[in-house]
Amino acid sequence: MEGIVLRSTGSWYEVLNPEGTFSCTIRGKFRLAEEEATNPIVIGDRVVFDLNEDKSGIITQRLDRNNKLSRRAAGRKQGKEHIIVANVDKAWIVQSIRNPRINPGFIDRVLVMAEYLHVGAGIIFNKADLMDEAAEEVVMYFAKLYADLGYEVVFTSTKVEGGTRDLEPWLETGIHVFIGPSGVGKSSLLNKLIPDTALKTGAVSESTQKGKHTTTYAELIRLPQGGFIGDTPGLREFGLYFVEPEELSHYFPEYRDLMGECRFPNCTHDHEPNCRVKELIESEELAIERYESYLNMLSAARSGKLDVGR
Ligand SMILES: Nc1nc2c(ncn2[C@@H]2O[C@H](COP(=O)(O)OP(=O)(O)O)[C@@H](O)[C@H]2O)c(=O)[nH]1
Ligand SMILES: [Mg+2]
Ligand SMILES: [Zn+2]
Repeated sequence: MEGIVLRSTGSWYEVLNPEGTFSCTIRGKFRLAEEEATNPIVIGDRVVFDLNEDKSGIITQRLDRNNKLSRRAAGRKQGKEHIIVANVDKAWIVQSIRNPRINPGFIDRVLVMAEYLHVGAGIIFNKADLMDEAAEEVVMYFAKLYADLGYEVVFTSTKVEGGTRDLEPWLETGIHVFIGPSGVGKSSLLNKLIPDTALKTGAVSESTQKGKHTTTYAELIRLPQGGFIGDTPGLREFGLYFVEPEELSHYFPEYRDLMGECRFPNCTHDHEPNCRVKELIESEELAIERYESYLNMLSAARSGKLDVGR
């Protein structure tokens, strides 16, 4: 049988398929395809399993992943890759239009990560109920900027009836994650989208055998709309591998589109002469805010400090 992993405790995996949910273990000889990772099977993985007489299962195979979000493992396995969720269809960058205000540097970093990982991306501007004249000009500027680049942009409010209406159609299929700084309303959005019971049966925390640490396990929660949301504690610390300075502009779609129009094929669009990107920045056909984010990331990449997920 084939199914999707909804929850993992490290030894048991909850696998969903059209016939139900099955508690599975991994076959002892299960070969790790990626030995660098601390965890062979993660939420979002599609797996093949055999059914035991007692209706528990044994996972025998993991199907190829489209992508994965990872962070660096801590503790005993320090430095190794710890995969948080696989097969993500859309990473939603959550921002609030006020308190805290929009942070384009944050948005651009996560967008670069999403481009790098081949994960779809969208932006949620939450707290739409706080929109006023002072905020409107800036907020609408960024909404148009990102929508023109091809990213989904939706406005939400968790404080008004029907405040997630524009987001909901996007949640009918696929695996979604919310990424955003603290205070923008991620938990409020989850609470609004997911009925009480689903959240209560979710949010599992379990002590390790030694009883010293408390670990909260990641899981996929089924949304009433039909898709899944990854409720993943570690997502803010994503970041693992390095992007080369010459490679960075490949993850800015508007710069990628200009590839070959600069004088030098490996142009980094900062100091080089006859740079098409810089020309379009100067003529204001490309956004200065994105370029500032680009230069910040470029300088981090040059000092070996740009860390985006893989
Ligand atoms: N005005 C307004 N406040 C919101 C909205 N969503 C969340 N908040 C408030 O913002 C604060 C942070 O929300 P929370 O969900 O904890 O954010 P998180 O840190 O991203 O999980 C709380 O005081 C919420 O009540 C919204 O749509 N409008
Ligand atoms: Mg929260
Ligand atoms: Zn250039």
